[in-house]
Amino acid sequence: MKTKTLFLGAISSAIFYSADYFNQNVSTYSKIDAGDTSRLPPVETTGANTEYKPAFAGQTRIGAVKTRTAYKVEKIAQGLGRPWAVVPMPDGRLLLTEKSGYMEIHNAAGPLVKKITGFPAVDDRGQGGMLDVALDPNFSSNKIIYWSFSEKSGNGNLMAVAKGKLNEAAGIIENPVVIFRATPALRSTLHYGSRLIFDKDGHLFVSTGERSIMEGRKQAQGLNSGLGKIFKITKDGKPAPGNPFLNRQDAMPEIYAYGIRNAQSLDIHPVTGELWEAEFGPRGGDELNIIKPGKNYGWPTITYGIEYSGSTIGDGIQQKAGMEQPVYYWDPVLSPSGMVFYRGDAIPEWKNNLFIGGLSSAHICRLVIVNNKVAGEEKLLTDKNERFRDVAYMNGMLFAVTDGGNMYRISKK
Ligand SMILES: [Ca+2]
Repeated sequence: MKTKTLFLGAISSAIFYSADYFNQNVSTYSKIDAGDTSRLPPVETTGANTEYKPAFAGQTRIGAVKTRTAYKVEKIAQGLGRPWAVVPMPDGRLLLTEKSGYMEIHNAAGPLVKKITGFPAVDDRGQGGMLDVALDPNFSSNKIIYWSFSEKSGNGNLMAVAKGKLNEAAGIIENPVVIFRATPALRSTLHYGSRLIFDKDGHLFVSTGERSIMEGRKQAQGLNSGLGKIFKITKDGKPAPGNPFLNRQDAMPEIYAYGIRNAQSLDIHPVTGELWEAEFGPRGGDELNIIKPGKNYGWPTITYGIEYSGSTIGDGIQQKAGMEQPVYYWDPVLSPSGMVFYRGDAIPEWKNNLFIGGLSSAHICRLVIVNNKVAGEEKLLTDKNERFRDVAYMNGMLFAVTDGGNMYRISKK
């Protein structure tokens, strides 16, 4: 993600600018990067898990690009525990979530400013806990925030979204209330998703996973289940107006798109305004998708991955009519967690590039995007040996938090 509070400006700019502006950007990319992609081999040099063929040229293993502008990487905080999300605040500070169930405000130089507690209990076993956070578009005046977390429910648990008022002076969240639950609850500690991002109309996109176990996996294709979905909800957790399945009696009206495995990455393209998503595949088959209303993204019917055991998934097919193809996929996997489009031009060749935090792959993945296709890939911060959990953009800089409890700042040298 996330310029969650800043992206509204970017969206209105996108509307203001004409198609010519986008084309001009594209030709600029071509000058800066396309030459590189035609010359450099892909960044991935190890063998794939499968012999599956991509649906189109450039859907995987695109040519490499290399950043030319000099930049610096600074570790600006450490000992953070298990940070899960980092988002910019309108005043130039950062809000971090901590998996065990609290948040922290840090200044942009790194130091802790204030710990925020008082949140409803989280089930932080496995991949669960306090997950993402999004600031209300009017946060500067109303101090309302929204967060996702894993919540105990009966004998199981589920991904829930809550809202409340951040009282920084007291270091507490006031009047927390759960506004949405991705039902049904299952007994699993895996694949909760989740990321939150506001659209230009002030509605909230929410991603979630299918909980990993077989019972949840098959529900990713079901419109009557909240597992393996992208939702679009209002600030009160109601279905967003215009949602694609509002008129279907058999569907959860909050669903925006389906057939998702486990999505911990969402951001909105600064020029096109489209929702981009990345998700974990199984063994191979991590995906980058453009999420459109009502579309089926295929899991578990089609996938470029295989079971961890090595057997095929379902019929072992990768394409099917009525199911969307990923814009790009990785085999072996990236393990994509949080991601963000670089919205500034401090590092000119990064403008509108996508930066994705990789967990098991232990790097930040930079993708050059041209005309909704990936045109170049670069591995950043490979020397840190860190699992990158989330990446944020603010004021020309990238901020990344890791499972090792560190926060990095990447800026022009
Ligand atoms: Ca898919």
